[in-house]
Amino acid sequence: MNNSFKSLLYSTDGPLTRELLREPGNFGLGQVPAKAKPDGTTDMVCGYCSTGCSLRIHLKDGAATSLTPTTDYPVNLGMACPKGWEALTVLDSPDRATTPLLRDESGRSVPVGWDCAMQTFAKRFKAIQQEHGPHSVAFLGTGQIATEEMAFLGALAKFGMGLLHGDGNTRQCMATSAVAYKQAFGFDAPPYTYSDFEESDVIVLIGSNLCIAHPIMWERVMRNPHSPEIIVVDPRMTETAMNATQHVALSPKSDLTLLYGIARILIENGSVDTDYVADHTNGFAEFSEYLMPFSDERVIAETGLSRDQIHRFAETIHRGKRVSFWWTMGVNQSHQGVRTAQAIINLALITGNMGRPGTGANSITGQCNAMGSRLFSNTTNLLGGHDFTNVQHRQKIAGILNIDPDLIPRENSLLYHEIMEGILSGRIRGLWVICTNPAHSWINQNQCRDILERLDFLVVQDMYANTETAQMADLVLPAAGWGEKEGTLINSERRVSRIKKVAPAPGQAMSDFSIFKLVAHYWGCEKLFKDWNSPQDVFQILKRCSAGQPCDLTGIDDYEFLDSHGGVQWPAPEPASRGRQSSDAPQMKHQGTDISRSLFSSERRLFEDGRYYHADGRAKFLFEDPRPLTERPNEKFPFILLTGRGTASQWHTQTRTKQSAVLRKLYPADIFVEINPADARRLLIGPNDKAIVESQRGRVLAKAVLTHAVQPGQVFIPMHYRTTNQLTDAVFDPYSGQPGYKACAVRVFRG
Ligand SMILES: Nc1nc2c(c(=O)[nH]1)N[C@H]1C(S)=C(S)[C@@H](COP(=O)(O)OP(=O)(O)OC[C@H]3O[C@@H](n4cnc5c(=O)[nH]c(N)nc54)[C@H](O)[C@@H]3O)O[C@H]1N2
Ligand SMILES: Nc1nc2c(c(=O)[nH]1)N[C@H]1C(S)=C(S)[C@@H](COP(=O)(O)OP(=O)(O)OC[C@H]3O[C@@H](n4cnc5c(=O)[nH]c(N)nc54)[C@H](O)[C@@H]3O)O[C@H]1N2
Ligand code: SF4
Ligand SMILES: [Mo]
Repeated sequence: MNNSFKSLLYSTDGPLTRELLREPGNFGLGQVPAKAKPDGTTDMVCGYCSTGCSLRIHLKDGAATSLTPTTDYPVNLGMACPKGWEALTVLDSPDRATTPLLRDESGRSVPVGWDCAMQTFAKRFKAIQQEHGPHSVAFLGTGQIATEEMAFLGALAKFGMGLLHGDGNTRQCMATSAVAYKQAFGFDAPPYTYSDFEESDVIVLIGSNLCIAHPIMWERVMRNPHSPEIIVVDPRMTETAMNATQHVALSPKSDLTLLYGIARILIENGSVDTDYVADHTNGFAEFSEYLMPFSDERVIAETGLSRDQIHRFAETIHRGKRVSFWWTMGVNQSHQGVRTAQAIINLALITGNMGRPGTGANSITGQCNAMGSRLFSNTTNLLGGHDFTNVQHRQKIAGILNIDPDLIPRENSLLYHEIMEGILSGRIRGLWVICTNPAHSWINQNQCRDILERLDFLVVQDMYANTETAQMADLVLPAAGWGEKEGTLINSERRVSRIKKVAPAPGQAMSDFSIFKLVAHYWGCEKLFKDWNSPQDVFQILKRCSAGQPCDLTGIDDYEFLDSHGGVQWPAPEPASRGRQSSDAPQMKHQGTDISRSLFSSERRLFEDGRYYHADGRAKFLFEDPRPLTERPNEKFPFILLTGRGTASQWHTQTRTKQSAVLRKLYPADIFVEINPADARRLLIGPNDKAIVESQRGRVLAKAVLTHAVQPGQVFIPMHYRTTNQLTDAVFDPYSGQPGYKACAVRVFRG
């Protein structure tokens, strides 16, 4: 038994916990310290962004002493960004939650043992359910814990605790891409592999600041030997745009009009790959007819671009042999994100830039396990990309889990913002927040905090006790973090890889996995999870859930298999069916990729055979009229506020990155606002002056940074600072429910 478990054993206070802890094979099982290779190291993936770099951890007596990027891993090829280099440092901090904390009657948070915490958790949530119905308690999860953990959470909450509503921070981030792919391709399937960055002759980045947000993917672009044309579509002159060959600085949220205009020009210029369109798509005739009104004049008027810029963009795509299209939050976080993402997909389809090296309609994910959350968190879909509303799917999953199919909800959950509205209307009264910090990151923060304050009982499960949301909680559950637990993550290119336990968790903190096991016990539903004893066990269960799906993992034997293959991209069907793939075409898992040739190759892309996941094997063109900005600049609030990532050294709400002295040196400590010098002059704001930025919802004091990176009439504030989201406007894409963080109206004046 390792030290952290031992200390936990002696510091808990109830008979039930003691019993659980004693029982071998129960608590903490599977949280086995990593085994060192003969050279004293072990490899695991980074727990920040979705790139999924492998880090080589140097161990002494089973505990990490330092790390270096893994040199022979297909993702990062020996590179890491500052967050990766500093990943171990942030674990050791006085801010860590080391015991459960319960708010007492006087409103103070006091340390309690696990037994008390768990008894209170079950008692309070059950009381709410008794009074207001089973669905009056909800949860909010994350894209930053292991797949096995998020699946456990989703199964425990929905099948064990009787909840219906649970969503995650991936709604803030990837919901748009998930819906766009599902509608266009028939499954949520980002098609690319990172070598596509190196094999393109034209790389189009739309609403993505790759340099800052995915620095190692950007390194892959820099390794491209074909002197690629790099087109960056972003209202701001970002670090990425500075390194582009074309910066298309359009007006915020005019992407849809631009992309339709480009499609119209491509069609008129004869750039359509007619064979590809005829063989592999549906709806082209309607799409091309729809595009006719997107004249140059209209595009110029709505995007603020010149005719030359637009035609050069289209001409570059036309001339490219291998064009890849990539998008991130500039597209997803929009009131019309899904249709914008699909407008990108449409460009790849009409030009036949799919399924070949260096091509694709490629959504870059954000968090280290966004892809795990999209397919295995049991929130938006039933484990393994199944459908809650489909009776066969419910029966299949119930059979695999050996549970009564009636335990599986027949309806979908409310979306994140609907859960917030549910709290506001009093329908939802209890909330369990796991590994996310909505009091900082959710849109329209003042309203968000007001909503969270209305809850009868708020539980926050986090590594740190002082996050903005933890400070509001009635009960804080101390969680182990990356490096202190094991499991798997799925990166942006669908690669499943391991994280490992290389450090003890502090105090009584336990892995999320163990906390879920404990909750199941105290809730009285542990029988349902009697086989869920370790992350390895759950991985085997999830493999069975994925069988026959596009995200089939059945060919991955176990964790060691992942180690020895440098991670494995899905689909990875089991060996027996690998050989049968061409004759068994109807099997979904076989569509798109030549598995027999390439299961063990280190880079694989989807749709090489042009077969998509819709029943007829074809991709769909989807399109809809662009809608104006939801909050247009006006006399009172004349500027558009953009938000996003600030530096490669800051992560989201900064709970982790602010713990590293090295990272702290690499970013501005205090909130700042980027203002165009022409605007600043007019407003009599000088460099480094205090500026007040105000929207209809809040007011923020920030240091003025004068820069031509932002266009006149626009300002930019990074999302990492506590107050940024006081300004943002709670608008959502109608299909994905993703918040439109990237544009709202503000005024700016000297502070
Ligand atoms: N260092 C660091 N890296 C990260 C993260 C982090 O917090 N820190 N977070 C990770 C996560 S979860 C995510 S989701 C990704 C996000 O990665 P990105 O999406 O690349 O990052 P953002 O800065 O949020 O947004 C990208 C760009 O969208 C632009 N934009 C704003 N409005 C529009 C518009 O209307 N049209 C277009 N075309 N562009 C627009 C912004 O100016 C911004 O430069 O980063 C991941 N990587
Ligand atoms: N204005 C604006 N707002 C935005 C965005 C934007 O571009 N602009 N981007 C949005 C996007 S894309 C995203 S993804 C969200 C991110 O928003 P959040 O998810 O709220 O941000 P994080 O800081 O990553 O929060 C993760 C929390 O989990 C904790 N944690 C870390 N590891 C573990 C673990 O293993 N277990 C547990 N239990 N806890 C752990 C961390 O301490 C932290 O408190 O922000 C969104 N908000
Ligand atoms: S690029 Fe992403 S995965 Fe790679 S080291 Fe940096 S944060 Fe970690
Ligand atoms: Mo994200």
